[in-house]
Amino acid sequence: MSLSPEAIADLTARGADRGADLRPGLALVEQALAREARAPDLPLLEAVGRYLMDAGGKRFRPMLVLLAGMAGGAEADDARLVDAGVIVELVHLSTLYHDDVIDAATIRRGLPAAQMKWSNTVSILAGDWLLARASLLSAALGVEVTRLMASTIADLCQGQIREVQGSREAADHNAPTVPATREHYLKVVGEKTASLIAASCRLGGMLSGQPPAAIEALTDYGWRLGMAFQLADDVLDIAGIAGEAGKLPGTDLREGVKTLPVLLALEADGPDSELAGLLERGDAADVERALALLNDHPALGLARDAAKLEAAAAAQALEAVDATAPAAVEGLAWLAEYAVGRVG
Ligand code: GRG
Repeated sequence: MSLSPEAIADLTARGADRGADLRPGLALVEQALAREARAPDLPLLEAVGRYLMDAGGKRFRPMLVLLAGMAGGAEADDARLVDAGVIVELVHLSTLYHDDVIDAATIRRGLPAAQMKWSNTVSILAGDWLLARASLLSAALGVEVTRLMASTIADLCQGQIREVQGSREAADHNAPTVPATREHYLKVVGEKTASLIAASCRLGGMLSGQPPAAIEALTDYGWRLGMAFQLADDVLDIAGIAGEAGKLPGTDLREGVKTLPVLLALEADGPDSELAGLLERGDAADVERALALLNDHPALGLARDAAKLEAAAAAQALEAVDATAPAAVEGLAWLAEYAVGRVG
């Protein structure tokens, strides 16, 4: 998901100007993350666990926990909100270690992926260990938080396995193939991306003692925001300018992942179309030609519209949050706008 450091700095500065200053909370999240990765008698584990943490990342999910909690009147440095921010970032980090092994990724957060530096085994174990650290923190926050995180982690795993089943490589996993349809894709995006973003917002609502309707609204907001971000990224993967989104356009196509614009184009053009043939073969020249076709295809505009609809629904969900701190809700609304502003 591309959200530039400049955009994050802009959000935190705007929040501070309007009386919702996230920065004290984010600084505490940073300290606590480093503490959670400490393993004094196992320097290897500490080095691997800190590797991606120290490599950057936007801390988007902790920001959502803090903003959602502040909307309910909590301070940004509220200890329970900070712990929840740490939990969601640890879970996110854990998925990144796993994801990079699954995809044999070479780069993450601008550095060689952890398994390139160590190994698949060490990377997976470090990811599992961070997940366990997150679970310990959840236990201290109570059963409801632990239940939410367990069900979110289940979603993340379900989304990943569902993606495998819809991919060209399903047979390599002895996995029954499922057709790569629009419905299938949206389900994967919901489970892989929107679920943890929704949980982050829900935690903020729960831990700041907001009424049930507001907690549901924040969860709905987070889910829609997660969908909007991912769908906008999918459009940028086709229409983006090299270097702008931190990756080359066509990355999804090269990996054989059929995102929403591609699925919509295939629905329109049919299985015998030139596009279908190019995607089936998928060599470098095919991907270039497919990118050119997709950039001129009405499906790209439809996918852009779908992203905008999700962002609008996210903003609308916020109307049911009776905020103690309107500036925090403004910050959330701004994020929804930003999610799709990038796609024009
Ligand atoms: C170990 C819990 C667990 C799950 C294993 C691998 C897996 C199952 C799930 C993969 C989930 C995944 C990596 C989804 C992609 C989510 C996503 C949009 C990542 C990019 O997030 P950003 O842009 O990244 O917020 P930064 O680096 O800024 O934090």
